[in-house]
Amino acid sequence: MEKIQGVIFDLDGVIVSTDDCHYRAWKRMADEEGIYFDRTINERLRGVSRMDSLAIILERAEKNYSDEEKQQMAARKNAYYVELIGALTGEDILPGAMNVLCWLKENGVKIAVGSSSRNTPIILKQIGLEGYFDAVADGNQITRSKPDPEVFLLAAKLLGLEASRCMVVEDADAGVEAALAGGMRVLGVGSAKDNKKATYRAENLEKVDIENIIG
Ligand code: B16
Ligand code: MG
Repeated sequence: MEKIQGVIFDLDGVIVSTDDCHYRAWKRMADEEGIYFDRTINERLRGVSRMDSLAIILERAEKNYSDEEKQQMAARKNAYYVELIGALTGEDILPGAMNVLCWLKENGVKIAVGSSSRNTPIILKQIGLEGYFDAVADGNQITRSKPDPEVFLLAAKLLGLEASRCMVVEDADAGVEAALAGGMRVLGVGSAKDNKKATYRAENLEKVDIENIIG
């Protein structure tokens, strides 16, 4: 197999855990609308874009919403979410993430972010990693969300690397699919730790033997 020259990190659930902020923001919006929403449904929103997440939540709605109303609901959820992520700090970086990032940098492996989130720039700034990555591809630059490989292909392009030279680190099944569809290897962590399709698996970045994977 070709040596891995670039690692593309999903953000939410891999570098930082914003799941609870997403959950609380969607929950507030859903409660206001009288739509049933719980943490089990929230699991389905992992790695999924904002509007696709709303579509999943609206499966439980008792009325039909117009496109304009849907846009307003998504904007309202995002305002709640942005308020919550305003409290994030470097302390919220997930265990093991900094060690893996530092090891890759020290060993000449390029690093990128590949996230569906349009709030990626705010989150990176909050956790003190603005300007840290060689490339950032996020929800602001793409039209098709995971499981489409667009965000990862863009990240590889920004790194100047062939897809076959990149590995993606993902916590969502949709992200594992996206990486494979883009012709990349993928390390599944967190919720994707048992995903049989992933090339490599680890409970989290603290448990991963990165030296062994990169070689
Ligand atoms: P936003 P990732 C994803 O980030 C989240 O996992 C997902 O829950 C969220 O709906 C999506 O970003 C869009 O986020 O509303 O901030 O644009 O896991 O791809 O880093
Ligand atoms: Mg994720």
